[in-house]
Amino acid sequence: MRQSHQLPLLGLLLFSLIPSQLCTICEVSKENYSSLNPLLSTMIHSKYTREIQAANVLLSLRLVGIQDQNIEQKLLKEVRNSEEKKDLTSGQLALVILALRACQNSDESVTNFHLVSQLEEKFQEEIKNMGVHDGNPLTNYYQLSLDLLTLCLFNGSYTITEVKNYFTPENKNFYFGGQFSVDTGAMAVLALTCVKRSIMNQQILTNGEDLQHINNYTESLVKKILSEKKRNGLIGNIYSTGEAMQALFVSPNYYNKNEWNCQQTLDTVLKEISQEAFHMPTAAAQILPALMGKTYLDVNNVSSCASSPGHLNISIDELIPVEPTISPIKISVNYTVQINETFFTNVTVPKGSVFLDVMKEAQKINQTAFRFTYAESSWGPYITSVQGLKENSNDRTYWQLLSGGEPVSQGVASYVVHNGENLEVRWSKY
Ligand code: B12
Ligand SMILES: *[C@@H]1O[C@H](CO)[C@@H](O)[C@H](O)[C@H]1NC(C)=O
Ligand SMILES: *[C@@H]1O[C@H](CO)[C@@H](O)[C@H](O)[C@H]1NC(C)=O
Ligand SMILES: *[C@@H]1O[C@H](CO)[C@@H](O)[C@H](O)[C@H]1NC(C)=O
Ligand SMILES: *[C@@H]1O[C@H](CO)[C@@H](O)[C@H](O)[C@H]1NC(C)=O
Ligand SMILES: *[C@@H]1O[C@H](CO)[C@@H](O)[C@H](O)[C@H]1NC(C)=O
Ligand SMILES: *[C@@H]1O[C@H](CO)[C@@H](O)[C@H](O)[C@H]1NC(C)=O
Ligand SMILES: *[C@@H]1O[C@H](CO)[C@@H](O)[C@H](O)[C@H]1NC(C)=O
Ligand SMILES: *[C@@H]1O[C@H](CO)[C@@H](O)[C@H](O)[C@H]1NC(C)=O
Ligand SMILES: *[C@@H]1O[C@H](CO)[C@@H](O)[C@H](O)[C@H]1NC(C)=O
Repeated sequence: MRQSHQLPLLGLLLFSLIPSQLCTICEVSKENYSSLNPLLSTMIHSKYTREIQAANVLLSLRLVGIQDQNIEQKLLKEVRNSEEKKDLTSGQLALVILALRACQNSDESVTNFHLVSQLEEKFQEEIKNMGVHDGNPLTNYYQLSLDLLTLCLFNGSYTITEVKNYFTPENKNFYFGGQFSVDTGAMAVLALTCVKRSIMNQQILTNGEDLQHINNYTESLVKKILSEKKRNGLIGNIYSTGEAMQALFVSPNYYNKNEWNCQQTLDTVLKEISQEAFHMPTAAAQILPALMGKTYLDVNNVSSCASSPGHLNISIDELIPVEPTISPIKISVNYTVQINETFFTNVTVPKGSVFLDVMKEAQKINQTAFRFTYAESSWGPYITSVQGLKENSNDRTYWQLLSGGEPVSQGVASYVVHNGENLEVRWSKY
């Protein structure tokens, strides 16, 4: 009785889920490939293409079919270095696996089989941490989504119950300070889509209701992503748009064609590329696949990688990155550290300086009020403490960067400051 009721339902679901991808994927046309050169230049020439950043870059290049021997060797060495250090977070390990296995035949990748079981453990540690710290993972939901995606693509173990319990779109971890995180939601849509495909290929056994839950989550996340679309076509901000595009590419059945003008998004991104918005290797690596119609779901599809142009007609030696020029002109800014008390000072720096230069100058003026520490990450230096007060993911505390009272969209080593600006680092909760 029960079964005869569920089977038609499942059949209906399967029918409604047949992928019709091609209608929504828009990509840069061959004639316009040269507009991607700034991205490639950034990714290939960066002096800082180390460790996790290297994994981001290798994954991206492989997905779009660029397999230059020299570059591959250099990046692979960095990725393997990071793997050996053993102190990777769950999402970092997931990225390492994605990069090492991207577009490789499965026989070549048997060697790093142990990494998938390590990831299974790290995924469980994230879940365990949520149990004892008020639902807060060790890292964040962007990384849990990367974990699930990687386990799903490479036959690691996870349960549908975990997916159903932890990936509800209302979960607080999809939001920072009340604001929906497009990057996080997009990564979750990619992971959920992989899980859905596994269910449909019967790689994972389940019932029709599970599938419906996953459909509902995906639909709701896609809605939230689209509601962050700006008038110029960007989704969230410029740095989340690439991953949002990937999420929308794989879920065409969850929105109407008139809800998203892919070409407009693409045109705006190309304009931003020409204005050097993607001068960080990780930023370039995260936007490139979508611009060439690829998604992270293609990493285990060798034929998808092989059908890439592979021969973007570029000479790698010709791609010379632009160096910023330090000007002799001085500017001054008002720098504030905000905890419960307010500490501020007038700082003078050369024109063209970044937020980090201001913080270093302030520290020279008064070590007690303005001392700080940072950690290197794939996006550059991340501020970890000020006045000895340390950020903590169990409490969801961090040091927020602001200008004129508004959060900035870049880190301390990228954000260029202006004369008379009011800069602030604020002890905050997300
Ligand atoms: C989670 C997250 C956060 C969390 C990090 C803490 C936590 N619990 O994980 C919180 C909410 C605190 C946060 C803060 C900030 N973030 Co944030 N964050 C992310 C997100 C969604 C995922 C990062 C991640 O885990 N990556 C995967 C792992 C494997 O890589 P990883 O390098 O090991 O990850 C670490 C770093 O990314 C670091 N981190 C997180 N954000 C940022 C931002 C910068 C500039 C740096 C250097 C490092 C950093 O935290 C991660 C965990 O330790 C990304 C989205 C994205 N597309 O990557 C945005 C993202 C990286 N963040 C961004 C920004 C702008 C910030 C802030 C500068 C915002 C602000 N105005 O204060 C601050 C950082 C300030 C500081 N102290 O230096 C931008 C960076 C854009 C750019 N060009 O630099 C992104 C891309 C979001 C976006 N679309 O705008 N972030
Ligand atoms: C190439 O890009 C320009 C804008 O950057 C656009 O107007 C043009 O239509 C694109 N060409 C093709 C063939 O898509
Ligand atoms: C996936 O893993 C299971 C055991 O967990 C194994 O039986 C199966 O053969 C694996 N499938 C593939 C395609 O590797
Ligand atoms: C999915 O959503 C539909 C409509 O929004 C709802 O009727 C249905 O009960 C939901 N199913 C599950 C399993 O949550
Ligand atoms: C793999 O990629 C090819 C080429 O893009 C595509 O035709 C095929 O449907 C993909 N296979 C899967 C399982 O996604
Ligand atoms: C690649 O570019 C070179 C010049 O930069 C040109 O001579 C050659 O014809 C181009 N090849 C293709 C396939 O477009
Ligand atoms: C500098 O910042 C502090 C605190 O943020 C503020 O009280 C002060 O008025 C600012 N000074 C100027 C000149 O803007
Ligand atoms: C800020 O003040 C509140 C209320 O007085 C106090 O509970 C909290 O510990 C203070 N925070 C810091 C970082 O000093
Ligand atoms: C900050 O210092 C500079 C140089 O000493 C000075 O020209 C400027 O007027 C000062 N600004 C404020 C708001 O005090
Ligand atoms: C440094 O800042 C602290 C905290 O505001 C203050 O008590 C101290 O007097 C300052 N020292 C100097 C040399 O200005």
